[in-house]
Amino acid sequence: MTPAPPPPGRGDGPVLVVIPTYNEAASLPPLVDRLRTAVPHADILVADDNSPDGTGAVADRLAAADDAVHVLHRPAKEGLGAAYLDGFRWGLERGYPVLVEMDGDGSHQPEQLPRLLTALRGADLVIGSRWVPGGRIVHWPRYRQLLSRGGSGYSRALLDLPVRDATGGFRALRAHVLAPDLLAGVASQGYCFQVDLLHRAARAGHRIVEVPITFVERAHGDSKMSRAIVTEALWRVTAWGVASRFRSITGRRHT
Ligand SMILES: Nc1nc2c(ncn2[C@@H]2O[C@H](COP(=O)(O)OP(=O)(O)OP(=O)(O)O)[C@@H](O)[C@H]2O)c(=O)[nH]1
Ligand SMILES: [Mg+2]
Repeated sequence: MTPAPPPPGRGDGPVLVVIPTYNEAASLPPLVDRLRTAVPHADILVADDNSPDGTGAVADRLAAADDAVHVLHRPAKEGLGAAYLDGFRWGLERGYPVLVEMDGDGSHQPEQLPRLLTALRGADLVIGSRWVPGGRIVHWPRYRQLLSRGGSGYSRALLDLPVRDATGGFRALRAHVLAPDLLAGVASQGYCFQVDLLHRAARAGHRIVEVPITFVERAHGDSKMSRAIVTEALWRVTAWGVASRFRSITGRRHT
């Protein structure tokens, strides 16, 4: 039997956890605290879209007290996707070999990040998954579970994605996945960003694995999920699915 790999530590190289925030003033401090305890060698970048509740100032205070915490102030709300793209660019410019995506509302458990980082030793992209055996959701209403499962299933079927949780936003990835051409292609603003990135990473041939996580409904603040966000995901995924079917048909004709 091969021995289990040692727990992740500094030997894995610098890690940057990017946390996009919009009105997460109450959730952010305890989250950063837990993250610093769970993965002390990871740096944190809060990408805030000028939140009206003062999350940016809260993040500044956390950064002033801790050199590992950084803040990217963005002028206005542009959606999760744009905040992540800016955050990734910030990390790539500074040479972080590993980047992590994590919600700022406490739904993703910092204590489970070591598991994702360990799995990344044998992969390019690791998805913290709610929909593999061992994955759990705590305190989410049934309609949200259905929406998440439905969105994942639809994306998986249409785009032949190799995962069960295509929309999950707790991820660890190697910097080389974020190649300039891949980043330039990502256009999604809302949660569709997660499917967009995954779809492009799968097409580029990167190794993608899922590890089970426990997803916990936010304790503070409000969800930013909206009809516009769901609509964007539906039309984009459908358009990509049709385009990839078309490519495979025309590709076959030419061979
Ligand atoms: N910077 C930035 N962050 C955002 C934006 N929209 C959402 N976020 C953040 O993205 C993360 C996920 O958003 P949530 O509202 O929790 O969305 P969700 O997890 O799908 O929905 P719930 O769990 O039901 O609240 C949170 O940290 C949000 O604050 C945005 O436009 N800009
Ligand atoms: Mg959330």
